[in-house]
Amino acid sequence: MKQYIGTVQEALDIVHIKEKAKEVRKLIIRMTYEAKSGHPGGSLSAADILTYLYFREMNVDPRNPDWADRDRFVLSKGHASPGLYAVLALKGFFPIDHLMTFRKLGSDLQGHVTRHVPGVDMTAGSLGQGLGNAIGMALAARLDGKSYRVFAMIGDGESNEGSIWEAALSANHWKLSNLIVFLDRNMIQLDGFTESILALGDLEEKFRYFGWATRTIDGHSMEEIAEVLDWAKYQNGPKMIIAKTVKGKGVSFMENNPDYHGKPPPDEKKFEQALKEIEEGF
Ligand SMILES: Cc1ncc(C[n+]2csc(CCOP(=O)(O)OP(=O)(O)O)c2C)c(N)n1
Repeated sequence: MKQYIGTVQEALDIVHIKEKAKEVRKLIIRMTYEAKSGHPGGSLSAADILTYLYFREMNVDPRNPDWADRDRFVLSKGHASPGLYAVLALKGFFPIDHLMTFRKLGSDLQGHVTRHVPGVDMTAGSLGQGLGNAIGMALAARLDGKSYRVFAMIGDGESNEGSIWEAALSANHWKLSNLIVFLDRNMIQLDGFTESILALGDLEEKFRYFGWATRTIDGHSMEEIAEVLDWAKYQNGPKMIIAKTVKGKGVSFMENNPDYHGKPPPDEKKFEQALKEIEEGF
C-alpha cells in the first residue's frame, strides 16, 4: 500500500506553523518572566493547538474581532492566558509589544482571559465554566441560523469539575455538530499529577459513552492536529479531541514538572536557557 506523504505545499505549511508555535512559546516565556508571575506550564502544553487553530483553522478577522460570523474560541482553562494572548498578538489582534504589559496594573492583559482583550470570546478562569458557555454559543449559532463553529479547550485537571460532565451530557443531547473541543491531557493539575489527585482514567472512552465523537492525538504534532480537524468536519454531534501533551513542553526544567504550573523562570539564567531550548529544540 502506498503511504500518503502530502504535497510540497502541505509540507511548507507545516514548517511555517511550527515556526509560529516557536514564536508563541518564546513569548510565553518572555511575558511570564517580565511579569514575574503567570502560568507557563499549561500555556506551553496548549501552544501548538492554539497556534494551529488561529493560523490555519478558524475563520476570524483581527480587524473586526467581534464580527458576528466568526468562529468562536473558548479557553476554558483561562489561566493559560499567556498562550492565547501570544497567539492573538501574532495574528494581529493587538501589537506584540503590548504583551509585555501582561499582569501589570492597568493592562487589559490580566492573568486570566477576559473579554476586554480583542479576540477573546469568553472571560474564563474559574474552572469548569467554559464548556457550558461554548455549548451556549454553539446553540446560539443554530438558533440564529449561522454557520460558525465553536472551538474550546478544557484542562484535564479542570475535568474534575462536575460542571464539565453536566455540559458533556447537554452537548450530546442537542447534537451540537458545530462544537469541537480539545482536552489538554498533560496529566498535571495545579500541584500534582491528575491520576494521583483524582483519577480521570480513559477520557476518550468516557466522552464516547457520553455520546461524543472522539479521538486521541499527539497535541504537539501539527500533522495530527491538521488531520483530526479534517476528521472533525465529517462527524455528527460534538467532537472531543483528547490531546496528549507535555506540561511545560519545550523547556527541559518545566517539562512534566508541577512546580512550573504557575511559576515563570526564576532567574536570568533559567530565562535565557528556556529561550535557547525553545529556539533550538523545535
Ligand atoms: C473553580 C476553580 N478552582 C480552582 C482554581 C485554581 N486553579 C487554577 S489552575 C488549576 C489547575 C488546572 O489544571 P488543568 O485543568 O489540568 O490545567 P493545566 O494543567 O493544563 O494548566 C487550579 C486548580 C480555579 N482557577 N478555578
